Amino acid sequence: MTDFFQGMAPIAYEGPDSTSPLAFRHYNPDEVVMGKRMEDHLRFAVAYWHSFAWEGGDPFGGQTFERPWHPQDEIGRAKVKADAAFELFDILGQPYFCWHDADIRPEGDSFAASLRNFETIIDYFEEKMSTRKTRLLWGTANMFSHRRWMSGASTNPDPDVFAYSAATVKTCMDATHRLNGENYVLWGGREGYETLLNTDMGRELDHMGRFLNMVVDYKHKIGFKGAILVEPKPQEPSKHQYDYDATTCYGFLQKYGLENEVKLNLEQGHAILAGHSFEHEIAAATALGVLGSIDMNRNDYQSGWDTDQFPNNTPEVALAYYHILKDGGFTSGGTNFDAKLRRQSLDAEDLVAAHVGGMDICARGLKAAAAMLEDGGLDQALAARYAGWDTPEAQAMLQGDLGSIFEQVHTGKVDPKPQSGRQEILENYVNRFV
Ligand code: XUL
Ligand code: CO
Repeated sequence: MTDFFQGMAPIAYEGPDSTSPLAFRHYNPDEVVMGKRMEDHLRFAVAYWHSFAWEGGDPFGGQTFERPWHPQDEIGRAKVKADAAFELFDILGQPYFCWHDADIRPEGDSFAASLRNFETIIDYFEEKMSTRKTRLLWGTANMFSHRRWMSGASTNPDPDVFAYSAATVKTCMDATHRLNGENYVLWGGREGYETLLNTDMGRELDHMGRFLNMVVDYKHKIGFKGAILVEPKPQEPSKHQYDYDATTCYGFLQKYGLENEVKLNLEQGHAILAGHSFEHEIAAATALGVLGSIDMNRNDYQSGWDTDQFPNNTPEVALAYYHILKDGGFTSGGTNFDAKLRRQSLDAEDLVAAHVGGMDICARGLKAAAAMLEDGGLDQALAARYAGWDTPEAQAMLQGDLGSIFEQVHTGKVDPKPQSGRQEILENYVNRFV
């Protein structure tokens, strides 16, 4: 037991009228929404990197947080960090967490030394998880922070770095499998370029495609039953990242024969950076059959960076869960808070409150999404808008060709009559629920 959270009691559900700063007003894990417990719908996870490894720096200034596990270069303090992390999971009643190798262990002076540190912490996690409800939603490798990754991981011009990436991902997949993780994620922050002047894009894409095939082969070899997820992001830290957005990733998966093996982990802030909304990315992934999991957060709409703030916008979140529920809900995926405190939010209480607020906003969004689905207003509007396609003539046209369709139009049998898209009416409809 650390004294970081000062013995804070588990957060309780007190209902929408509670005025307590540390209570759930909407997240009631056992409440049944559309036939399923809220906890089983939302499948919340704490992101170890933001909540425990991030030190509060920004491009203009360094560390602002002072934690008992700083500096993070020693295995004993990595265990203190793990103790505090599991205390937070208990306080929040969190069903899941997620990690990168680099967040949980100190870097060693060789690959083997880093791996020893990593395995020590995985053992430590395993022991803690044996007496708790918190499970692993996903593990991943950090192949973007250390200078060795500066020119990419699997897309690096140096084959030695490709090898280092393969060895690193193997160790992270082994650990994820050992902890019964439900997914394995790959986010390629350096899989892209700074300038095309020094980049052979075709070769890099082929290497990345081959690498992902090796990951999938290894998953089957070790009998890992979780999903392999790729996380789209258009840029930052690289000028351009190959996993730009959901549809770009799908094209990549198809080209390398992986569209039935790999799904996507979509992040609200990354959607915004790509010039999309979060529900666009989710709707695109569900249309293509590759929705896996989500990283929930929000960006500042003025700054243009990936600010990774905790979510705080019910309508945005409600529309995201609307598309997730419509797709049947999560299977192996969940809601990972890939979100960090603002650097002035120094206290343990800030960290707890950030998660409580995020969980509550998601629960509120989920309830609104379920109410819209149960009411059926948006589905009815869609059915009415596309009703023309229900006729045998319209269906036959899809089997026809340009020539036969031309005849229909040319002879005047077909004559389009524009109809309202009813956007404002539909927006007003959504506002009744959020
Ligand atoms: C970075 C990001 C990562 C991935 C995991 O923007 O989202 O934290 O989620 O590597
Ligand atoms: Co993320």
